[in-house]
Amino acid sequence: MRFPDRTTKIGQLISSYLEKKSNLEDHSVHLLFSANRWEMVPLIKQKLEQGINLVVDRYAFSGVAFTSAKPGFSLEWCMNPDIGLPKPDLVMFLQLNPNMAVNRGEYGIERYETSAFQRTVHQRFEELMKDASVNWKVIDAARTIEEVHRDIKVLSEDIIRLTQNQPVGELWR
Ligand code: 2DT
Repeated sequence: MRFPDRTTKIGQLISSYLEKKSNLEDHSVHLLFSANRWEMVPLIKQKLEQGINLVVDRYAFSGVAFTSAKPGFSLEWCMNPDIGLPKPDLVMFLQLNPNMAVNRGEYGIERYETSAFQRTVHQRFEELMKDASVNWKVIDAARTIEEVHRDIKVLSEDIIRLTQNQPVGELWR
């Protein structure tokens, strides 16, 4: 799965905002991003109950890091709407210097894709990673796709083995 899921009604509002085709008030769009996760929770739970392992792109951590990079938004306020979401067993942070990210495909087209904003987002991620209740692993994404893939695969297989029969936790609770 990936978030935002741009296919739902809420996701379409978000997508139009990211593509700069519409403007939304900052608090309001933050809550829409969160609602876009909550609307998928029944499906997430159903899949987990069927024994399916989920690999999820972005999720609540991007929600907090991006909105709290805007002036006047605390980490705490941003976390609130996502408290209680299904908690990932592992969160992999693909670390890439914002100066290098600029050279990645299609950078700069969507909202938020400026170096100054990305640097602040990076600082917010650093703050989030201090929270020991989440199992963070940092992956150096400046290497080749094959090397990054190998690390992700090893970490994923390990955590699947480790948490196989454990109940799903609640994020930030
Ligand atoms: P991509 O579709 O390229 O991943 O970009 N974002 C994402 C938020 O601001 N809040 C959120 O809750 C989430 C999940 C990050 C999506 C963009 O939307 C931002 C980049």
